[in-house]
Amino acid sequence: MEDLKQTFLDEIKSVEGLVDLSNLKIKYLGKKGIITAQLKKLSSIPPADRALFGKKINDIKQFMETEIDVLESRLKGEELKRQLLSDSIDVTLSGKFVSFGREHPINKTLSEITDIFVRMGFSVEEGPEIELDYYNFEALNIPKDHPARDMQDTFYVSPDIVLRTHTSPVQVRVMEKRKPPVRFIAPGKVYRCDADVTHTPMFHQIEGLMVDKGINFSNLKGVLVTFLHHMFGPDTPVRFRPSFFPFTEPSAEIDIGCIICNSSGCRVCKNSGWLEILGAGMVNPRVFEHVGYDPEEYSGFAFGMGIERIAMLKYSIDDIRLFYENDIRFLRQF
Ligand code: 2NM
Repeated sequence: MEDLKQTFLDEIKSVEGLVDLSNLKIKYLGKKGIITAQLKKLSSIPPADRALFGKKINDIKQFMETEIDVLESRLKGEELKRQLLSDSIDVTLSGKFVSFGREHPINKTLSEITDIFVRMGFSVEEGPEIELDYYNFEALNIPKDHPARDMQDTFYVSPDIVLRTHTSPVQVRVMEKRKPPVRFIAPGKVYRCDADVTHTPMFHQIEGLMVDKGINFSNLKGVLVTFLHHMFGPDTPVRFRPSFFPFTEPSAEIDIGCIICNSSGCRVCKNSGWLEILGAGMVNPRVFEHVGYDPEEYSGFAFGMGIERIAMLKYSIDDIRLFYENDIRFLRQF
C-alpha cells in the first residue's frame, strides 16, 4: 500500500497538464483502475483482515481523490489565467481608422446665407425640382420665344414639364397659396443644359421674395446690402447696375468689390474690381396678376443668387466640378 501511494505521488509530480491528470485519474480510479481492482479483491480477503484492508484501500483512495482534485483546480486556474491573458485587449494598439465625412461646402454656404435671411425675418420654402412649364416660365412672364425656353438651355421631361431652371416657381406656388405680407427665401437645386469649368447641369440657387403694401426699391437695397455685409464683411463695397429680367421691373444686378484682389483687378473679376453676386428687382405686375395679387395694392422685390458661385469666390475654388467629385481631401479643406 505504501509503495502504491509513493508511486502515485511520483507520477502526480510529473503531471504537466489536465490531459496528463485525467489519464492518471483513469489509471488509478477508473473502472479498470488500480484502486478499483484492489476494491474488487475485497471479497476474496479473509474476513479477519477484510476490515483493515478495506479501510487502508479507502484511505488511499480518498487521499488520491483529494490530491487529484487539488491539482485539477490548480491546473484549471492556470489554464483560465492563460486564456484571459491571451484574450485580453491591448489598449496600446493603434485603433481601426474610421473615415469621417464633412459638411459639403455648398451646404455650408447655403446654411450661412439662410441664417442671415432668417435673422431678417425670412422663412424658408421649398418646391418640386420637376416643374410645370407654367410655374417655371409662363407665370414668371417668360415669353414663348425667350432663349431660356430653348431645348438647348432647359431639360424637358415632356412638352409642358421641365427640370426647374431657377427656384422662382417656388415663389409663384407660395404666392398662389398665401396672401401678402410674404417674406421668404427658396433654396434648392436647379438644372440647366450647360457644362464647363464654371457651369454644371445641376447647381444650387437661393431666391427670395418680399411682398406687402408699400414695399419699394429702398427696401430691396436695405435687405440686400445688409445681407452682403453680413456675408462678405461690413466694409465690402456694393454696386447696383440696371439690368433686365422678364419677372422684375425695374431689374438690377448687384456687384461686390472683388474679394480675391481687394478690387485692384485680377483674373476672377476680369480686371474690373467687381464681382457679380445677385440679380434682383421689383416684381413685375404681370407675375402678381398670375398669382391673384392686385398690383395696385401690393408691391414687392425678389432676388436670386447661385450658391456655387458664392462658394467658389468665398473659398477661392477655380473649378466647379470639384464640388461634385466627393473627394474627402477637397471637402476637408472648408
Ligand atoms: C432673380 C433675379 C430677379 C425672382 C423673381 C421672382 C418672382 F417669382 F417673385 F417673380 N422670384 N425670383 C428673381 C428676380 C430672381 O434671380 C437672379
